[in-house]
Formats: sequence, structure tokens, C-alpha cells
Amino acid sequence: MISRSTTFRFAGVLAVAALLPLVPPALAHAFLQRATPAAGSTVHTSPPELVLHFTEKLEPSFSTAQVAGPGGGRIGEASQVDAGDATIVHVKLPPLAAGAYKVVWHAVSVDSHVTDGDFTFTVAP
Ligand SMILES: [Cu+2]
Repeated sequence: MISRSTTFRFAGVLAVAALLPLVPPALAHAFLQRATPAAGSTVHTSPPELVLHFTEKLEPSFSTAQVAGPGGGRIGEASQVDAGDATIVHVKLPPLAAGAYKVVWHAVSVDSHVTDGDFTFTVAP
């Protein structure tokens, strides 16, 4: 049998859960600040590498970025967190053909919080 106080507590949990999406994420999470090529941009020359700048230092072993080409296949070398600045991730790229490229990143900040995201950029013909 559910007591009256349990019912009220349950209702309280639901009320808090409903508000959670409104709570801003902790500032220490690593979010993508900017990228080269920029998200949504069109570039006219093939970039030698993708560079992602995050708001926090990353755990190099757990933070990755991948680039998928117009055909969907993975392009470029394994991503590397910059040895001198752990807020930066590099992906060396081969010469890119014209088309749309999708970047998918997975970041684990030094406080162990996980963030993910993706964006596209386009290489003009
Ligand atoms: Cu965090």
C-alpha cells in the first residue's frame, strides 16, 4: 500500500524531473566553441585538417572526432587532442573532393562529463 506521504514525494520527484531540461548545464562541460572549417560553412579550398576548439580541457583517451565524406565513409586520420592545448582536437584530412562532410565529435572533459555533437561543412566544387 502506498502511503499518502510517499505519493506526495513521488509527485515531488516528477515535478523536479519536469524542470530538469530548464537547468543550464554545468559550466565545466566541454562544449564546441568553434571549428575550422566552421559548422555550416562552405569552403573553397580543401582544408588540410579539421580543428575543433572546446570550452574545457579534454581527456585525450576518451575524446574523439570523426569526419564522414559525401559517400558516408570515414575520412581522415584518427583524431588527436592537441599535446600543448587539451581544448583542441585535430583530424588530419586528405585532399577533399567537393561535397558535404559531416563531423561527429564526442568529448569527455577533465571533470569526466560527456558531451556529443555533430555538424556539417561543404567543400565547394
Ligand atoms: Cu562538466
